[in-house]
Amino acid sequence: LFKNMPKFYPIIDTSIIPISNVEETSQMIIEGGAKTIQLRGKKISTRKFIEAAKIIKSLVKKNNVIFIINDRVDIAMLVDADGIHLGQDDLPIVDARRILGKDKIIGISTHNLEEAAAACKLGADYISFGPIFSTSTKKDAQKPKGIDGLKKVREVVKIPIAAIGGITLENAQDVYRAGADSAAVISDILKSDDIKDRVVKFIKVSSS
Ligand code: TZP
Repeated sequence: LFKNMPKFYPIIDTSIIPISNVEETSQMIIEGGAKTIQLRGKKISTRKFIEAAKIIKSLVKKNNVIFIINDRVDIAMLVDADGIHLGQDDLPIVDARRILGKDKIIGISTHNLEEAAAACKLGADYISFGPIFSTSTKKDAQKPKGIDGLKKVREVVKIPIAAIGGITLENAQDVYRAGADSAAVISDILKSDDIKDRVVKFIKVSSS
């Protein structure tokens, strides 16, 4: 299980942040006080993904921040990340577990009760659930599940849940109230003029 999953879960998405800005962006997120970072690079080349992962790894290591890599189990192993986040069409949890062993964190994206229940059964350490609100970051995102959808998943899922999709500083409190353990955020952070300040504010909301 992802024990003590940080309540604020920023994701560095390389469709928004170019490789040249990954270091500075990670630094600001860490300085803002985030305790975990995910790297997500859907269209990026393997070489660039590795480059970004190594940059982030060196920063998180110095600062005791948990590092999760999206999809690429090979790159997670290569840089000794703390875990991976899998989509429904990525490597199955059971196979990822076989490769990574029991100590790495494995999270999986879920969009309905069936997927959430299956993830628990297969030994995921946490799930993400969403999109909660509408989002333009994930182009093939499903229809928003809303706060009510999140509450229903919370009723049946005992493992940690990270809510994702359209989460902003303004609505973050709503997802915590609905039972999310964590709020995963991409654009509200990465598109901010002052990323560090935005992170500070998110952490404040998450701990209030
Ligand atoms: N999975 C479901 S919604 C989403 C992902 C990766 C995108 C979330 O991005 P944002 O910008 O925080 O809405």
